[in-house]
Amino acid sequence: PTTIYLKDYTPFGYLVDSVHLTFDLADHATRVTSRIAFRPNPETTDRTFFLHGEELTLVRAVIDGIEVTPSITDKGLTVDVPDAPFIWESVVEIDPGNNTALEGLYMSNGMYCTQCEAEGFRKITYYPDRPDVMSTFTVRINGNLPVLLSNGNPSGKGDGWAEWTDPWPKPAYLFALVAGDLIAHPDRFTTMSGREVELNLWVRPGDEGKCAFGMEALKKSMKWDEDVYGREYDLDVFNIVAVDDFNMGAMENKGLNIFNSSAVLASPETSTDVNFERIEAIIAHEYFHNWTGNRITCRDWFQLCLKEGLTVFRDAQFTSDMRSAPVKRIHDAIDLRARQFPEDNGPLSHPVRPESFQEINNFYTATVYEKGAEVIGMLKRLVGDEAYSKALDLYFDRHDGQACTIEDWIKVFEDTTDRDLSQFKRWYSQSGTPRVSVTEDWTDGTLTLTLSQRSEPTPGQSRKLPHVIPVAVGLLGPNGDEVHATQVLELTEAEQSFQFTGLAAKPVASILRDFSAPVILEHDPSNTERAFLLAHDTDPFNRWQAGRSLAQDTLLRMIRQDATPDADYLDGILAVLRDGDLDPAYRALMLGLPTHSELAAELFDAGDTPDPMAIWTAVETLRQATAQHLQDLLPRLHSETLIDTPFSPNAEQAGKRSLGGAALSLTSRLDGGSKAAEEYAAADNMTLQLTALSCLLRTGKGQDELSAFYDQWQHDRLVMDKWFGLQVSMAAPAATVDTARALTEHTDFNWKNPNRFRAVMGALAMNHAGFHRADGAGYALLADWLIRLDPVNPQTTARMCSAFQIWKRYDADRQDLIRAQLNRILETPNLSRDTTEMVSRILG
Ligand code: HT7
Ligand code: ZN
Repeated sequence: PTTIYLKDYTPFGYLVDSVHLTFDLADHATRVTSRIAFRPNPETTDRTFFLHGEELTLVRAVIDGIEVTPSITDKGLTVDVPDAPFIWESVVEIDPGNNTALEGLYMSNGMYCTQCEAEGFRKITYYPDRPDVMSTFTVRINGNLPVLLSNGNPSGKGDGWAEWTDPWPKPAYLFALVAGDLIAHPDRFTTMSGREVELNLWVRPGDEGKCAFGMEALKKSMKWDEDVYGREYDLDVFNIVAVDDFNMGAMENKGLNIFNSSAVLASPETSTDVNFERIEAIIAHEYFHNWTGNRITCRDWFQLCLKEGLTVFRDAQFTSDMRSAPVKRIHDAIDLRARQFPEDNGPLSHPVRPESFQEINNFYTATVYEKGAEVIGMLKRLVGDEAYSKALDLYFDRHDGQACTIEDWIKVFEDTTDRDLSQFKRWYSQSGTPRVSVTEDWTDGTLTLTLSQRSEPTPGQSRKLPHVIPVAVGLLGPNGDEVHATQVLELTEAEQSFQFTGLAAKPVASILRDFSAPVILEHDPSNTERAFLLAHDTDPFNRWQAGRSLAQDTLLRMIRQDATPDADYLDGILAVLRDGDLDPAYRALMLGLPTHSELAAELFDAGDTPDPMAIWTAVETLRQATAQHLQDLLPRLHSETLIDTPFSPNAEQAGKRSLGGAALSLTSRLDGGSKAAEEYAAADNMTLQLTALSCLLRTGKGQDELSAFYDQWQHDRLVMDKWFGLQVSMAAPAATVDTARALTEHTDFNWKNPNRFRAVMGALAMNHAGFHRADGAGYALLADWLIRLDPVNPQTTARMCSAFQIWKRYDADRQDLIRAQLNRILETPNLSRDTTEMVSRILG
């Protein structure tokens, strides 16, 4: 396979002035006629005319009215063209009915839909399929289906046809077409300048009752982007379509967002609070792309973080504003540590802006998205809120309509702040999670904090230079009062000391407040200090972090030395949980524990070999001890979280349900599940129903409820995904693989549907002790299914290979077992480029 390098970027030799497409839809022989106006690009001298094209049957090619015969390969075509503006016309035939990869034009439940990012447009017609080639598009769709949609504004309509015109120049990856028997959930939005926008959420008949929440989320997002970023929507219509077969969450096509139905359809009966919050965030994310991604796009795919990091950052700001900022920050830190840290510290480690790839689809990663967002958060913290706003205004003014780079992005900050950000830019080019260690010295009323940073070697990068790291620090006096408010220390050297003077007594330092940088903090306060911070820290993130560190510390000692659960942790958590003034969502988070996988990483980093069963046992023991320690409080937590108003997915109610659920989970460890059975019977929303069912399954009960759940929800594919996933997540270690295998034999296991495949195989990989069963059966089952899925859907297969990225943490026997499975995958004949690249990188 060919490797593509950032350093080799050259612009395309031609500009595109307009694109006209006509689609004659047919399941197995859709005709796509294109008429494209090209002219030589005055900025370049290379006049090679290459159009991407894959899996296309060329029927005719014409230049300026004269039929031509291009040279065609499986990647595209070349042909001689005039050294002046010309019109290229082509007719190709494609087969959407057999497109199981879900890239290009494909079919899902009888509906035509497209997915063009990153390189799917080349499966629709011959085109310079690269993000720096931007053009206006007019699209005519001929097809006997009730709803025919494309980007932009409607510009004509008749029996069996519709035409759409998108006035905003865009790259081909933002092209979209949808055609099918769909029903609209309509609404309207008046923009800040008074323009009326027609909004529609299009769904399959039967799903009409699941649209209201998504539509509200869309309107809130539109308003928020006006209020906070001054960004107004720019078309007369905004359409969203829900699709069942989709490789990722959603896609920001101009004026026609396409969503995985799991990322947009919601109702109290079928969706959990976690689903509601995720849907709200994804709708916001895709909408925000209209400016950060669509109006200003990426010059090339190496710059993916330019749109994704910024848009994730913006959707996180939105969620913080709509819900609770501390709770959102804690969720983001948990998520970053669970998904991005393992990636950044393993064989798949790559910079936020990668420098090479074989298959770009493999770089839609937690590093590009979530670390990319963290980098923007650091930049904002360093320059301040006002300068951030100014820089963003300049970014939108200066670059509207352009395809940009990270250099352009950094430059708007340099120009508005007069700061030299060349060192800061290392965050985009150096991979790996930096470690920041802290030592403290207390002398004569002065606290000196010495911070040092280091980053381990990562693939392709053996030596690292120091980063600019904003470390937010506050100090607490002995009585718990804050004696030094949060201050952002700028760590720029390998080692640096910072002094806090004039202190009356030795304070307790609260370091990396609000998780001010995506680093691993190596600070070893005593458990007494941690307990103090858990009781008193005024920074909600670090208060939570103190509890988390106590939990981790006790778990590691339980795993390594068979210690008993630590009293500092149990007493500290009890005190926090008793505090009725604290937000229930926040208290629920306090009951969380580090994941098994995080504990495995900690052990590995400290030079130990993680034993998955020992980790499982320690976590279960600590949970049991917590249940006993909180026994008297549990009934109060239950009554405090009862809700006597009609269901709402808002943060307040969701927080109560989350704390109530955490309390129920502890209660079931004491009562054998009887309360959970009662709650299951009484549940009138999916959050309660699923929480109660998980508690029952965890206690080894719940088989009757599981079949009742199946009978109740068999007709609802999104709820059935939960039914599949839950059984594997809740299975005991020894039963996980058999449970997953049995589910793959279930008649409803439609493995070609990415949501269903992920429900079972994703849950298998996430059930740490079950997946890492000593005989390797978990590894073999996942590999069997990845091998089966690869020819059908390479993108989803490749993504799921990352379950194996942690293989070097484990003992030699497990390493041999995983390596054998990875080699088996790699040796599969005709393995896709996507999966080949992922497995080769994982093997190292
Ligand atoms: N920009 C999109 C990323 C994407 C994608 C989405 C759906 C299917 C395949 C895809 N490949 C890349 C989604 C986003 O980040 O908003
Ligand atoms: Zn995005």
